[in-house]
Amino acid sequence: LASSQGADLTPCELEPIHIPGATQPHGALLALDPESLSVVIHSGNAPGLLGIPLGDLRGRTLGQLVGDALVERIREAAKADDLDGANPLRAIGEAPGNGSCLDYAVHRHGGLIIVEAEPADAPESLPAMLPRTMVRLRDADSLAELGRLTVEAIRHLTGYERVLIYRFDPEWNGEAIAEDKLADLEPALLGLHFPQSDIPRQARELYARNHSRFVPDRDAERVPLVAMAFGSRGEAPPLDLTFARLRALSPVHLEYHRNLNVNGSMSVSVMKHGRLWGLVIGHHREPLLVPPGVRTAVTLMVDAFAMRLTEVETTADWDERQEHVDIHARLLEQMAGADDFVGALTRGPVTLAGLFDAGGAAVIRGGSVHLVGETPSAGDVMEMVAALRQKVDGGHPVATDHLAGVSLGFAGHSGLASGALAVFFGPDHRDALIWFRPEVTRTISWGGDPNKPVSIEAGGTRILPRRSFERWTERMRGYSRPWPSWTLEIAHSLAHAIDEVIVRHQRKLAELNG
Ligand code: BLA
Repeated sequence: LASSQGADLTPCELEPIHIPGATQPHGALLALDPESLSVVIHSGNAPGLLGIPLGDLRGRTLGQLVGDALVERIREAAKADDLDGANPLRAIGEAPGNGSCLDYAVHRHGGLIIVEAEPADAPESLPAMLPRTMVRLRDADSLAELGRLTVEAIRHLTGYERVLIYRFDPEWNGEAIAEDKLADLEPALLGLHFPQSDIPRQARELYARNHSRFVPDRDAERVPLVAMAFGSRGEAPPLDLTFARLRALSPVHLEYHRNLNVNGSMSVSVMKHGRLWGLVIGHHREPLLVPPGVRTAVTLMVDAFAMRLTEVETTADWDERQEHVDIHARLLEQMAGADDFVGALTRGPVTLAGLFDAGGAAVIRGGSVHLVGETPSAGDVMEMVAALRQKVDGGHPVATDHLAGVSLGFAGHSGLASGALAVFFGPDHRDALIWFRPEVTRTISWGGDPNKPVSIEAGGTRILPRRSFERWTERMRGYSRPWPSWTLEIAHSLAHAIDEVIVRHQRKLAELNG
């Protein structure tokens, strides 16, 4: 293997995973012309699964393949424009060809109607534990508890050896924040971080649209799609499988799972405010087929987790925020009783430095700096304010947990000021408040060296997933605790109050002079 350092990862993002030209073999796919409902493309295994002699598909009506009852439902749904890929039509029906009981999912995408059939679950398999689990999820009051209940329930339901919750950070790296696994399954992944390149951009975009993937058997031979009618160039146009549950996954990714010793797997999208927040991931060392009805129960549980997510995250934030809302109110009181707001903020019983657990803070007013608490020198503070001002328009608050990332020159102050929050006020936003937070030791455990997220085939140019997922600990220097969004909101509110004090003061002066 050649060195992977600095490897160009764009090839990973360019793989067109929505048009693999193949499906997984545990079901069959038919793509229909939406008008005539005649089969345009089918997976090579469709005749076998539907009980139709090979080569005999051509002369058949859709009713002969999937039964008239389903055809009628497809027609109605198509008329009502109700075949959304993210919310497909589901039905259980008997295949007329061989009488087998099939679970159908039907959706419309890319100008075609796509019918997917798989052997149905045993009829009594609607999970009895579902109602009790839902009540527990409803009552959970922290992210930790909600996550733990979710992974335990989904593992119990599906039988995966490991179920984990994977949360994306703003750079799209990920972290396993909850895990339930077989006791002797190694390694534990809880708390490990994974680089953004493990799940490339086009995959994340697809997962924000289609919310679940199940791979019963990593090594099962993929089934090529077969075109019934050919286009003008004599070849079938690629079939867009964005919403197909049978889509064959990227071979590069299957290689990744081989390196992780994972065979059967799933990933279900966790959406928050319309954005991909994370994934619930299932791992099994052997192949594992989760039947379609159980998969539906899994996606319901993940949706329940997602629906509670904002609430539990907000509650945790809220308690911390409340303490600082109170300090903010005290500062406003002090300003109201004083002629000089700078003194009220820097020399009262409560000072600016008490807000946000900052080690120190400063007021910059009319070109002079007023320090409070532990801060860099006045000159350095001016430079930091100027550098932060560059990062925003219109006097909006701005924060960083890594001042050295704004300018390398600030690295020397990281003991007192690894992070800073600034907000601007006064005429043309020339004046500012700034808070500092000291360095905190931050170590991140990665599932493999994040500087080498890939391996490169010896002699070749093919990029492959890394082989080693061994814990790799990174010590981050020059970082403070992060600034949650409520700190910016409170800072903004305080700056606004100061602007009002200034205006009131000027009016009073004008009255005295006039
Ligand atoms: C997709 N990568 C994925 C998926 C996961 C991961 C969960 C979603 C597909 C699925 O359901 O399995 C990554 N899986 C993880 C991680 C853990 C895990 C981090 O279990 C840890 C707990 N991947 C690479 C490199 C490339 C790459 C180098 O490491 C490209 C060269 C590609 N990953 C890649 C692609 C997909 C993917 C293309 C999309 C697969 C698809 O949906 O077709």
